[in-house]
Amino acid sequence: EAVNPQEYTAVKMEVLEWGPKAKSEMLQAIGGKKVWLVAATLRPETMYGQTNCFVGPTLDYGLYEAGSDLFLITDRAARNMAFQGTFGGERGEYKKVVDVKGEEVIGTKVRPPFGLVEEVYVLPMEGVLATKGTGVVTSVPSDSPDDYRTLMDLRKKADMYKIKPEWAAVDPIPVLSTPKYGDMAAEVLCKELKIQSQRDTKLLADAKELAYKEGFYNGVMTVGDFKGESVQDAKPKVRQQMIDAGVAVPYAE
Ligand code: A2H
Repeated sequence: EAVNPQEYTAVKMEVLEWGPKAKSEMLQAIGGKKVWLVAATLRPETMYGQTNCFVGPTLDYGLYEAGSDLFLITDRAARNMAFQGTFGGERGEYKKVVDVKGEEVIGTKVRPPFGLVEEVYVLPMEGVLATKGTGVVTSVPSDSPDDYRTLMDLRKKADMYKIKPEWAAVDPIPVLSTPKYGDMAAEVLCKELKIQSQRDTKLLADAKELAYKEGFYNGVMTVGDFKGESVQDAKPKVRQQMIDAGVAVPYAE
């Protein structure tokens, strides 16, 4: 565990349409409010390439009051956000309106902020940790080996994972280019390291490290307002644009 706090960007994905497993208790508790799935990322500059969203199907989430909206996150994240002033109320105070299990939101359609594809679906990921971020992970399979491998697993065995193939239909979208791995670092590394499944955690950790270093130090943006700029320069600029647009909030832990 790091000694210094990690500065995440919590990106807000608006719910456009609930999936088939959404419970009526939840829908009633929401009333007419706007709901956001909120995902913690360390790579805000890759958000153009979101193809889906991941939750842990067995994890516990809730809908928490965030001003006049609701955030779908873990209790742990809600507590941290309350102390960081994210919800706008008294520091440290927060209110859950209803409990939600991860599996209940699979198949929900959301809008990925700054995404080149404007509507994506929520899918299950086995390795989502309840102890990190918000428990919601936005998926960028061009640059995250975990996201790439999980998306490919889901496509291969849609029945087993109880998902509709069309929920996993968006292909990886290139957003940045690197000298070593081109513009699909995650795919190249998963193939080079012969990563067979999302459960190959050791190899995935190696791939993640390699992709992260090459992308951050040698990557150049190929899309968006900072196209042609280095990833290092673009990262804080995209982050600020997202915050200014009301589709992201700073999040530390
Ligand atoms: B990153 P660190 Cl393109 N469980 O965002 C598992 N993984 C989680 C998580 C959780 N509860 N919460 C966040 N994450 C993921 C984008 C991305 C990320 C790219 C490339 C690498 C990458 C798109 N997914 O992460 O342990 C999120 O995925 C590797 C640095 O705090 C988050 O950033 O370093 C990253 O793990 C944070 O992991």
